[in-house]
Amino acid sequence: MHSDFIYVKSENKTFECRIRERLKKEKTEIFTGDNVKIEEVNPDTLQAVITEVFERKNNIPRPSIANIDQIIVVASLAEPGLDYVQLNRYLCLAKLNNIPALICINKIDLRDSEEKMLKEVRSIYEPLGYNVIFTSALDGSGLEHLKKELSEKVSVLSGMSGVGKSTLLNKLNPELNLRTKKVSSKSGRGIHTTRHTELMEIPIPGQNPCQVADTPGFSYLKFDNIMPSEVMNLFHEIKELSDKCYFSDCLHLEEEKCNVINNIDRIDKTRYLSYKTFVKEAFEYKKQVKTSGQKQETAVKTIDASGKEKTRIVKVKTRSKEDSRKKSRQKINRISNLEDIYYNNNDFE
Ligand SMILES: Nc1nc2c(ncn2[C@@H]2O[C@H](COP(=O)(O)OP(=O)(O)O)[C@@H](O)[C@H]2O)c(=O)[nH]1
Ligand SMILES: [Mg+2]
Ligand SMILES: [Zn+2]
Repeated sequence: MHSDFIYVKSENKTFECRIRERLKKEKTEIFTGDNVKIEEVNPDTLQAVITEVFERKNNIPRPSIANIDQIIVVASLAEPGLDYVQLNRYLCLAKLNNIPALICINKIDLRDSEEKMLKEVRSIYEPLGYNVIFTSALDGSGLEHLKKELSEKVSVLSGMSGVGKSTLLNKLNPELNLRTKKVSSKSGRGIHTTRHTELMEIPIPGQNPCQVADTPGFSYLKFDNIMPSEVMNLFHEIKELSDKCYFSDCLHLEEEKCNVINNIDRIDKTRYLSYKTFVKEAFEYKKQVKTSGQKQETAVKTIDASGKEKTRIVKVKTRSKEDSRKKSRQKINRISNLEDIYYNNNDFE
């Protein structure tokens, strides 16, 4: 998108499009990746008008991109070093939006003792069902594998700034000529260099070109719109163990008779640390909800499995009715204790 125009690709041609007034009045949002209907097509000037936006199968916010087949979470082995919490953050965001994710560990040329690291990454993520690929945009290793994963799909490359997303795309299609930035020696992090969101094409011999969006490293993204109890849904291995916790609303932090904590050796340390970090962020959200004067309920927009946006009501204080009164009272005490831990002691990490 650029100024007031939206660029729409149709049969190998790109049209500069205005948006029909009616859509603007209805406040219809148009995202990168949306399928739209165009009319008043002028083949000479390549101008047209968008008159309809078709239903999307999914979308991610900030940057807004729709109809994504997969999110490729890129991390780097060094410069900046592998940050598991950030990696998990992106994986969870994909899961939150019901979009399949795969992991790409880049800059494998930078580590001599890389074998050990690669084994470690594999051992954490492959049992969780994530595909892991290793690349070096510098020496080209793994790029064929990456291409194979991209083929025939619409993908989003996400991950922290400086890990090499733009460099990888330039390597796959030199015509893209995306700007890349030197990693600053002080912080080891690159500076944001990707400004707008565009679906770019990567040619693959004998196939339709695949489409990829390069996103700015949104390292600011926080779990600031879900409830603490929902974070476990983003961690398959924690969710799986949670069925056998004594309390039905166990958060698996310090509770008694918590099946997750009792089986903590079955969960990778960095995964559990990430879980705690995100629950903590979600607690900040819960605090906001409580103090925002919206009484006890707040509406949160989510996307369900079919990709439809729906409004979900999150109840803040209501507890499950099936519980006996005594157990509920116990729980209320326990929850307030947990919040005390968050707000007063700060000893969670
Ligand atoms: N050694 C090495 N450097 C890389 C690799 N990929 C990218 N870089 C460098 O990392 C820096 C940041 O890359 P960039 O593509 O801008 O990262 P982005 O913010 O994720 O798009 C640049 O200086 C790149 O040259 C790689 O595989 N190996
Ligand atoms: Mg970039
Ligand atoms: Zn538990």
